[in-house]
Amino acid sequence: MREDFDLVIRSAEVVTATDRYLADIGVVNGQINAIAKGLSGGRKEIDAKGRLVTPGGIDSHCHLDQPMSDGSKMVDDFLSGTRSAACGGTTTVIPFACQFKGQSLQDAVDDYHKRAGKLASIDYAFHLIVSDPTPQVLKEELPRLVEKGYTSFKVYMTYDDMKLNDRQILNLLALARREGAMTMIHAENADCIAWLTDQLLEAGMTSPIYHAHSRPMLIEREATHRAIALAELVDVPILVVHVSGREAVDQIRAAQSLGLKIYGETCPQYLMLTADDLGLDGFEGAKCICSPPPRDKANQEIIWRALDNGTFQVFSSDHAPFAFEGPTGKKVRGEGAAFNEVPNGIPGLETRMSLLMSHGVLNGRIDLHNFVALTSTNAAKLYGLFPKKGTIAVGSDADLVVWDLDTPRTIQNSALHHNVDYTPYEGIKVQAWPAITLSRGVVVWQDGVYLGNPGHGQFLACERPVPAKVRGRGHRSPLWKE
Ligand code: DUC
Ligand code: ZN
Ligand code: ZN
Repeated sequence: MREDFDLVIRSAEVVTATDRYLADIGVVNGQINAIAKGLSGGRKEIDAKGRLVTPGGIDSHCHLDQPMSDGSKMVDDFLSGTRSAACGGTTTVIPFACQFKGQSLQDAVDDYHKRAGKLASIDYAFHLIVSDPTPQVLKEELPRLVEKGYTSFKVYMTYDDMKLNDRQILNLLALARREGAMTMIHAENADCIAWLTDQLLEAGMTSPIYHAHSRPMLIEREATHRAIALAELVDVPILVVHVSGREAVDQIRAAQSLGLKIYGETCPQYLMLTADDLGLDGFEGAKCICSPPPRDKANQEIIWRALDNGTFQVFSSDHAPFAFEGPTGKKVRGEGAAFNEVPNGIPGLETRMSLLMSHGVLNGRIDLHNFVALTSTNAAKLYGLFPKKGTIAVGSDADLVVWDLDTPRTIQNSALHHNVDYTPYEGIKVQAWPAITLSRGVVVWQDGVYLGNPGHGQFLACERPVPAKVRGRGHRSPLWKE
């Protein structure tokens, strides 16, 4: 038999963001080389008859081995983080190289490469968290870094050690516009949170549930509105990350209907959890402390609808791996510490794809093509990785998921592959899980066994995602006449 391919995936039901058809997929040197019925042989063959095959997931918002300033420590590095991602059907991660105030961004990037290089078993790119946009950073470092493939920035409107004021954000947005970069914005009003936190602590309201009371939806709405206004002023696209409920959704939708290029991201916690989960007995609620906080059932429905109707382009995990037990996780200030001393964030890299396929597609809430767009294709486009990543096409990397939709499972932390000692999704039932995950044609997960190799993952330099001459319908200023 002829062996024209390194690998042939036979009789796949190929699903992309736009198409669905039966074909064989031939892989050579980690790339898709042919898609057709009846391909000749491969040195290796996978029978995908009766199975959906989708592009591997891109988790474009996750935190791995990110140095923290409060004594806490993320327990997933690039070894366990990419392992966990692969076992859940994700083949590309985009975590954050985070600049501390006073630090050069290039140093943060160099440090982050050292953390990732030998450990990653799937491909990765970096977003840059800009916490100190000095003239030197804006004029020299960032343009140089964009040139080298770091083409997206995250801006915080809250967190004392990272937040930028409006003027700083404007400077960064103007730079993003000039350089063709994408800006992700964490939209919560820092002063409102600080004021509410003081009131709650003074009243003795310190347990985890008060985290949710310190960050009500209106402070997310206000910051989202302001972020959109700043982007409109500069006339540049932004992506509002981890949107939690109706009030921010309304702001994004209104801006989109005006023709502004405002993109939105949401995460599994806003579909599967509510603020009541922060009110669990004792300190248990700390397991679900994340920002913005989960809301209520009615808001979960609004998030589902916004996934379905195109308000959101991206579905990410915001994986932030703090252990529950031990001295450097959720209890870094001791068990029973006030809510504002608990590290923010929850794990979710491995469960993201399965939760959306099971509770979104199989429950009839979202369309299968939309699932692919939300978990993979749109992130590839918005962050400059398309068409290498994010689709099934000749020339694209063979990053693929062969799905098992027939085996009911209950999510249990003991079956996951991250280093976190809990999952907030414990006990939730799912019907879908990847049977096989392939990273550039290499099987990294099959039938419940992790087969990845540290070091297989490659750094991805991203293209500039925002065309040089973007013209939204934003504020017209003589400044923008070029
Ligand atoms: N919120 C963030 O902004 N980042 C990490 C985790 C979280 O909850
Ligand atoms: Zn954030
Ligand atoms: Zn985050």
